[in-house]
Amino acid sequence: MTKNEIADVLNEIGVLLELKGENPFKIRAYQNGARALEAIEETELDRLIRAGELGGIKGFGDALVQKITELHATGRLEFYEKLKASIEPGLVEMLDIPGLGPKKIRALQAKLGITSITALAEACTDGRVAALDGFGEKSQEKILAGIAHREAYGKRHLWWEANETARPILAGLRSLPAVERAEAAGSLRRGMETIGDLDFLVAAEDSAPVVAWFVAMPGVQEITAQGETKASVRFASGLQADLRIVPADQFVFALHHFTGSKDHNVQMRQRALARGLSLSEWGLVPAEGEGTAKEKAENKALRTPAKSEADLFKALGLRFIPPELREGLGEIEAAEAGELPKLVEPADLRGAFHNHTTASDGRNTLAEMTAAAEALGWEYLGIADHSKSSYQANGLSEERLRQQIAEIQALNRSGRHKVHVLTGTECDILSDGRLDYDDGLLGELDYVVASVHNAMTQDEATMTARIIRAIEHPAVTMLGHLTGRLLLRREEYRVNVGKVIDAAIANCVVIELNASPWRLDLDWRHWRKAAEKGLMCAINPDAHETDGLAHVAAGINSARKGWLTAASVLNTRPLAQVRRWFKERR
Ligand code: DGT
Ligand code: CA
Ligand code: CA
Ligand code: ZN
Repeated sequence: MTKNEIADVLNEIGVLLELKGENPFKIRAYQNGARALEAIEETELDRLIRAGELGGIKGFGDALVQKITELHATGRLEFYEKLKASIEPGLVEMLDIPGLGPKKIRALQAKLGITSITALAEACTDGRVAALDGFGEKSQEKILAGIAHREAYGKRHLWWEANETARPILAGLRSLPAVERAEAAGSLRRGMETIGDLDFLVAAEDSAPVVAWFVAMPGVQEITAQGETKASVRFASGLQADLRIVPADQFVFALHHFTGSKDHNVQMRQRALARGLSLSEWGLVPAEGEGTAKEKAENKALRTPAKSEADLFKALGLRFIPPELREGLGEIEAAEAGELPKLVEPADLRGAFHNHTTASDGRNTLAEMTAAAEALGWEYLGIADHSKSSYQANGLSEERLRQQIAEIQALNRSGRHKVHVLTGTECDILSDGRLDYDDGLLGELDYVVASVHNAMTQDEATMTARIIRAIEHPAVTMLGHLTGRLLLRREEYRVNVGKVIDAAIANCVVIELNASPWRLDLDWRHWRKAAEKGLMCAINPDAHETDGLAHVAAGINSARKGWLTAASVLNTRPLAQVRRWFKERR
C-alpha cells in the first residue's frame, strides 16, 4: 500500500472509532498519524520501515507503527477489518449525509435508537430529531434535504468512477475469442460529467460466450436482465451496465445509436429522412418500400455499408462528429458546413496551474508532485496552495508562502527536474471580494488563482459582485472553480455566471475548467459561447496528490464538450508563451 492509501485507512479508523464513542485521545492519535504520514515522502516511508525507525517520528506510538507496517507490507489490517465489521453499516452510510458527523450519528443512535437512513428520515419527518439537544429545526431540515438529495442523485455516478469500472470490462470483452469489436457507448463515450449507466456494444457472431462472460464478471452484484444478445448487470456501487451484441455489419450503426445522445439521434434521423433514408440502430436503408427498418437492414442490397462511424456520417453528407459533441447543440449544422472545431486533446497539455502540496492540504510533497509532473512529460507545473484564511485546509501564512517561493526557486535552480515549477497561490476571495494576501506578496508570484471557499450562501448579487471585485484586482490571473459545485453532492453558489465571464474577458483573467472529477467547474455548457467571446480557459486538475494530476483527462472531456480548441486553453502553450501571457495581461 502507498502511504496515501495507508493514511486513508488511518483516517477511516479515526472516524469509525468516533462512531463507536472511543476515547478522544485514541481517535486523535489516528488522525494525527494520518496527517504525519501524508507529510513525509513515499521513499522516506519505505526507508523508515526498513530501518525500523518509524517510531522515531513524532506522534507514531507502538500501536500505530505496527499498523502502518502491516498495511505497508500486506495491504490489509486485521484490526481495521474487525472494527468495520463491529459497526452497523447504516451508521457508516449516514456519514454521507451533509452535516452529520460521527458525534451526531452517535447521539441519534443513543437517544432515538436510529441505525439506518430510513429510520432517520422517519424521525426527521416526525420532528423527533429537531427536539434533540444540539439539533433543532434547521438541522433537521438539512438532514431531510440531504437524504432526498442522496436518493435523487445516488442513481448517477461520476464519469471518472464509471470509467474506472468500464476500462477492465472493455479490455475483458476485447480479449474474448468470439469478440470482433467492442466499445463503450452512451454518456461515458460522450464524456458526460455524470453517468446513469454503462453501455457496452460488441460485434460477434456467437453471442452466448460473451453474455456468459459478462454476467459472471467479478464484482457483479445482480443480473438484472439476460437474453441471447443482451444482458444487464449491477455492481456493488449501484452502477449498472448494459451489454448488446450485434453482427459485425451492424456494429457501426448500433455504436452510433447507443452513443447518443437522444437529441443528436433524433436530428440525425430527421436528416436521413430528408434524404429519403431511414437511420436506426440496425442500419441506413431507403425509407420507402416494404418491411421494417430492421428487415431492410438485414438485406445487403438495401443497406448502406459502413466500416466506421466516419462512413455513416459521410453517407449523410457530414464530417465525422466526435462523440463529445453529440448533444444536439448544433454539431450537425457545423459538420455540414465543415466548421467543426479541432478539439483540444490530452496530448496538447504542457502543464497545469492549480495544484496543492503538503504545505497546505495536499498529500504529496513539492518534490513528489514535481516528479509526477515530469513523469507525465509536462513542461511546467504550477503550485497553488491554499491561502491563510483557509485554515481548515492548512492555508499558508505570508511567511510560509515566502518560504515556499524560495523552495521552488531553489528546486528550479537545482536542475534536478526537467519540469519547471511555477509559483502560485490559490488565494481566498474574502467574503467582500478582497484578497487574502497583500499586493506586495501577490506580486512576488508567477500567478494567482482566486477562489471562493467560505460564505458560500451569499445571495446572487453579493456573490457576483464579490467575484467580479476579485477579477478586477490586477494581481489575479485566474479564477478557480467558479460555481463551487460538487457533482452529486453540493449545488453551485448563487452567482451570475454570464456577468462573471464578461468581467473575466474584460480583465484578461483566465477562468479555470477545474478538472477534478467531482467539480468539472466551469460546466462545459458555458464554454462554447464564452470562448467565442474571447474567454481564456485553463484545464486545472486541482490535484491534492500525485495521482490527481491525471484528472486533467476529465477536464479534457468537458473542454471538448464545450467545443474548445487548444488555442482557448492556456496550458497547451509552451512555458515561454505562458509567461508572456501572464506578463502582457497586466
Ligand atoms: P445515461 O446513461 O443516463 O448517463 O445517458 P445515456 O446517453 O448513456 O443514455 P442510455 O444509457 O439511456 O442510452 C444510451 C443511448 O441509447 C442514448 O444516448 C441514445 C440511445 N437511446 C436510448 N433510448 C433512446 C430513445 O428512446 N430514442 C433514441 N433516439 N435514442 C435512444
Ligand atoms: Ca448510459
Ligand atoms: Ca443504458
Ligand atoms: Zn479550491
